[in-house]
Amino acid sequence: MTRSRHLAVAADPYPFELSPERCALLLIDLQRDFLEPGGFGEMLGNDTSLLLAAVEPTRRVLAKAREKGMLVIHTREGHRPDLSDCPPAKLTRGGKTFIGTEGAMGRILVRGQPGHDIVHQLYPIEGEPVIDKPGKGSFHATDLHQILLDRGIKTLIVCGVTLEVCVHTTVREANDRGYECVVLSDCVASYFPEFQRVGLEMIKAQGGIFGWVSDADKCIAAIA
Ligand code: TIU
Repeated sequence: MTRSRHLAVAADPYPFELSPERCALLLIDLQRDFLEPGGFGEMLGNDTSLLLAAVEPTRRVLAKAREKGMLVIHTREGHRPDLSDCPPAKLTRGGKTFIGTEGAMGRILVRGQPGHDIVHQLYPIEGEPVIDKPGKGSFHATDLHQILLDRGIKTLIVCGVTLEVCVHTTVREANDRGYECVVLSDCVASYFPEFQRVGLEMIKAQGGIFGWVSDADKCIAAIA
């Protein structure tokens, strides 16, 4: 019987031990609708350029994960064209509706539209599952948990946007389902610098209450 190797990843609040065969790289919602002007993020009043900082570090981690044969999973937030999976509570906020309306990259947050697609730098390749999710969490109303169970995955290396919304929701969901999560600080981004700082603090506080925080270089050094 082969014993699985354990790699030490420098992380806060203490080093993280990961077994590469039981680890997946999870890239959350790195979609044009959030990262580029004219999409959902900008319609909500945000400066999308703040999110671009996460792209290059994530690209480097993705390249290393692919080189090492690690499972890579992408998620996309979005809805059916008829919006039947978009709850009214999400559709209209303060009398304003953006989801499903026409924008510069097609209908906002609708599957199959240009804005719903993943940015070209991080585009999925054959064999990498893409999870379409209607909510903020990647486990809600998706088959992500089943895919991870079938592959024996225990640990998630997490990148994506936005930190305090879909990344936090997913990491909390994952933690409650028994997964260990390592969030890479430079591979996640927020429209609000303060939320980026505090969002990372919240994950690793209290002895790592629902995860670890590391960064792209430390992760690459560990899995290399
Ligand atoms: N608005 C915002 O910060 N985020 C989202 O709506 N979705 C994700 O975080 N993916």
